[in-house]
Amino acid sequence: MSWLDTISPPDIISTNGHLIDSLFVYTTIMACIFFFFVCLGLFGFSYKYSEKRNKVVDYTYGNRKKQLKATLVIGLLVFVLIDLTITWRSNNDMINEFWNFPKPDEDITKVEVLAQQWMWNFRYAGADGEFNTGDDVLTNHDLHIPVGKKVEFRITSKDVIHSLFFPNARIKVDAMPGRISRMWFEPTKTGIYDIACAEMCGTNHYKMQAKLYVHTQEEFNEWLTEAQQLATIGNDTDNLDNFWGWKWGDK
Ligand SMILES: [Cu+2]
Repeated sequence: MSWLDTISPPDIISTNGHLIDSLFVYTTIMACIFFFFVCLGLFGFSYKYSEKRNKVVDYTYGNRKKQLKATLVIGLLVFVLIDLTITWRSNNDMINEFWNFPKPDEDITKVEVLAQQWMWNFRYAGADGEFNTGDDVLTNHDLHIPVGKKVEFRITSKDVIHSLFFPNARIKVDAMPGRISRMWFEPTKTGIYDIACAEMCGTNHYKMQAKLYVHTQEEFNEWLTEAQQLATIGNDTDNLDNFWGWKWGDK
């Protein structure tokens, strides 16, 4: 692994992850440019007004017309180029992309998620396509999805606030008890990637590291058929202590 690899962000595997990266790059470039000018002012004026060159002290309150104008221009530049631009760009990305959820009739992968101290529970609808029925497929920690198809998550928590985070998709959302949060992305690359909890949720917070398996559609179908054979905790309607799930779109 080269030095550059250690500081570069993880591989992007979603259709819209690059928007987040470009926002970070823009912010970094702007911060560097303004940092350069701040240093130029700091060291430049220290040099220009050093005791050696200025035997007579110039008393000023910084309220001369020229100084006021300079303050206004610099303030406006920072406000427009950094604050306003970043707000405008991130707002556009949010509305046009990240909150632009798949339409109800779109062919997507649907996953219900229950976060708990300290584990991720995932639920698929199973063969009947209906959630909260006996043939639901449940997994802990491992999440399997097919490539090239939007995946939508409906997420809640059993205990405290967690946050479902896919670093490679550049997306995360809080999992809150008593509430369903939504999130979607479209995977563009097969492979195995990290899932993390991005909300400090207790002593074993770090154990909520899980794996995301992005398969081809055929591989995914195979996996799903196989997973359906497995007995699963959390899907036994007679054991309400362990049972969880809800009809898609119910809450
Ligand atoms: Cu957590």
